[in-house]
Amino acid sequence: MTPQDTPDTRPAIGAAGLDDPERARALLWQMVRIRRFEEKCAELYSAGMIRGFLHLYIGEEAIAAGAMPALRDTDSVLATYREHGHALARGVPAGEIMAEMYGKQEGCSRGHGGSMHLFDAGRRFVGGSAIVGGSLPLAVGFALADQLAGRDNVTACFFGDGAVAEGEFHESLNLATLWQLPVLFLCENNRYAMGTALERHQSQVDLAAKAAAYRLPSESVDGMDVVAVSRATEAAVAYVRGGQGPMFLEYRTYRFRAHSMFDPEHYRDKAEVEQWRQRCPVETFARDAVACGLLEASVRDEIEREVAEEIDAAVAFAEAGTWEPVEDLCHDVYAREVRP
Ligand SMILES: Cc1ncc(C[n+]2csc(CCOP(=O)(O)OP(=O)(O)O)c2C)c(N)n1
Repeated sequence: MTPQDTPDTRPAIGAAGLDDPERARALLWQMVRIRRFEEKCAELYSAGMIRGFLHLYIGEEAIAAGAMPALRDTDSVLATYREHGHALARGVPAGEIMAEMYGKQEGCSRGHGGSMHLFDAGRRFVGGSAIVGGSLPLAVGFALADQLAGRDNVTACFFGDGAVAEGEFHESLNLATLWQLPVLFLCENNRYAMGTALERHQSQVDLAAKAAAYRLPSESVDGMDVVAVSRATEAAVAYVRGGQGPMFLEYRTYRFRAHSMFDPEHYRDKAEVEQWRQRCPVETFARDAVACGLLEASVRDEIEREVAEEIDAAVAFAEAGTWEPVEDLCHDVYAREVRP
């Protein structure tokens, strides 16, 4: 075992690093919201209401919740197929995401995309993607478009450690640095690409060091600590928006659940998962925030109630939605309008 595989056992700096109760509440709310939304999705999937593939983000919530507030509405966000949390944190309504899971027309991708292809152009959430590494060259394209148009937007691209093994990773980082593009490469290293551990697919497991070979600033952050994520991402966004070129952040995290709903998890020990669960970003942050007097203990119950109502409403919205008429099935395969 390399140190890379060993869970970080430091106490989360978490809430102790914050002094704003409203911000603490917002971070906790967002993490609880993502967690409960996905638990509901797992339940609905098992009940046959959601079909296709379903990849849960449970355990990694601190990243989407901590990183997203650092971005402006005009920035572009791309992610992978494990993107429900990113979409929620970006402001895509929970009802539209749930309707998309059901394959209903009211879904954010009109029911054409499902869990892996959430999309909301208005909120600049320009896609979850089923293709490992596929969002990286797209992000470079978005950033190039902003640079050519003279807009000071940032493109934030979230992807897993598995994407680092793809040629697209190298091509994207190379061009982004060469052209000094305003793109933020955000690697969510949960240590496994499906059933393959990082050290089984990477000769260099220090991903920040790997990225640094392309001459862009690269940093690793504790992805289980929402405050550390938030701080590091704010600094990275400021750097990229300042016009100094791209940056790479590695968030060290862990997924508590299987890769997808069809994964027997033979590749890792239950004890390892349990060890990481002790660092649950939701529970550690909630505990620390109360312990250091930043939040009242009752806030957690309030948040749980608010979130439960929102999720019930999202499910009701999805269930009341309409199926796509057969004659519309080929719509949106090609763009109707191509803008320069
Ligand atoms: C180009 C490509 N190759 C292979 C696959 C099959 N596949 C789906 S998920 C996955 C693992 C990706 O792991 P990672 O990027 O670490 O993301 P995580 O699932 O851990 O969030 C693979 C290999 C794919 N979807 N796309």
